[in-house]
Amino acid sequence: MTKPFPQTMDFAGFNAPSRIEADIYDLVVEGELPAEIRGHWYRSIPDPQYPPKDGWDTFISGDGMVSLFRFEDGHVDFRQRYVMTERLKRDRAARRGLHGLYRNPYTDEPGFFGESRTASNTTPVFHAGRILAAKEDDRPYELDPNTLATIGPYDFGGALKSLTMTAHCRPDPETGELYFFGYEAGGLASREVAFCIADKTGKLIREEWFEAPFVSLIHDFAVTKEHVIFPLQPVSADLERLKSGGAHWVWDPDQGTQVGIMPRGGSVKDLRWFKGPPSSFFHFLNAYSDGDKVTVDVCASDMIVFPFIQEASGVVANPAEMGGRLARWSFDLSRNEDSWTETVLGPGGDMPRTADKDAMKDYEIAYYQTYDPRNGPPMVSGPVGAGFNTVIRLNVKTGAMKTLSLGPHVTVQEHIHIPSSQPRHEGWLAFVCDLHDENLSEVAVVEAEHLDRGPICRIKIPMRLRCQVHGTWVPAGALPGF
Ligand code: V55
Ligand code: FE
Repeated sequence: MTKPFPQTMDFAGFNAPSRIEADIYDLVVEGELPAEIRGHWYRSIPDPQYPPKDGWDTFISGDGMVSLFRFEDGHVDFRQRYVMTERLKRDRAARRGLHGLYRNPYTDEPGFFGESRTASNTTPVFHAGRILAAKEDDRPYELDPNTLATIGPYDFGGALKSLTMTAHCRPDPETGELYFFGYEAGGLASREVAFCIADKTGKLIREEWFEAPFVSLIHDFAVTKEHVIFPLQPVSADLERLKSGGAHWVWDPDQGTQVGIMPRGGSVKDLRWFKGPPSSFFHFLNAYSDGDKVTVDVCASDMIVFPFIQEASGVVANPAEMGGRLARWSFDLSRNEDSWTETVLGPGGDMPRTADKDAMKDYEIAYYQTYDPRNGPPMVSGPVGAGFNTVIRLNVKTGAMKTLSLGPHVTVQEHIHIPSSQPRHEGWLAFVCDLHDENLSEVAVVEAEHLDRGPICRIKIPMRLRCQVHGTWVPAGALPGF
């Protein structure tokens, strides 16, 4: 008998586990969905199959669920499936949760130590016709792009040596290469980082390892046409702490922020390390190089936002006083100094994205999300508690900003950008809206350039969709048989 989930922020209200695998053909659409939008939108969602073994856990430990919206000629079909990980299979066989703390196998039940325990719950990475459900603690699982059936763990045909792969890969839209990395590449709490490139056919063509200055939570990285940037936030891991049953991550401000930069055509031996005051960041909006000048745009704050990491670190932080901002870091590689300068581009938030075509180059338009208290009280959705309630379009050159909120009781999940083939058309954004009053979800589609005008259509979902972590848009042309 499965007991109720704990009534904590991670498992209650809109964050209540869903555990629903579904197929819904032809969702109801209010308004006009442009027929030009053709493709698959994949989303990764932590959705725990069982209540936590120890009575407590974090949202981001939940078993990976992947959903798929298929857009075809103004119609939308929906599918949602679990990633059938070794973790989920073990739990189902036992009919209960066997796994303990987030990324601490020493807290698991005995009997399977050393076997994969990833929940595979962070990003559906698309590359060379494959969908890889990724989480940074392990290698990804490959899924069938149409049925979402789990094919199995993926290691680039046996080529990948790193034991981990980030959930934040950086595709080069011009070369079709996939840039990625793995941290803790050599094992739990190891300092090794693997820097990797797969070519456009999916073949691993480069894997080089280096030792990071400390074991840092390297959630994302940045790549320009000329440089690769590894940003280390002062959130650190320690094997002895894990062995004694402690938390994987603690806020460790003494490490400061450390940023390694190497020439993209060079090697990890060329990494040059820059040091700055402690700050926390998960997602990079974009980055570009102009000679010796490297520009990196990032959603940053003064303190780690995850409550479960704050608690493990004994820090008490008020969300309103965490110094959140969209920051621009400017590095000048011609200077013989290890610092950088920061300017503020926009208000605090997260889930920053550009159009894929703008990646790695000087650019103008950013989309991201914020929580704006003027649009209503905090509503629980997603891994850090309060969900975002406002989508922002920011011109990073002029500072011009447009925003959209959809009411005081609606939170918004991460958007995707859908490009248009029409000239001078900025494309669309689509995002799942959490309708807290109805306990249901819908997808809003907006014109990217005019998001402040509100949705051009709403795709109704007859169930609540738990908050995704990340999603990926794959145009029909990139999908075999579509
Ligand atoms: C994040 C999410 C994760 C994770 C580490 O959003 C960082 C940040 C969903 O899992 O394992
Ligand atoms: Fe992320």
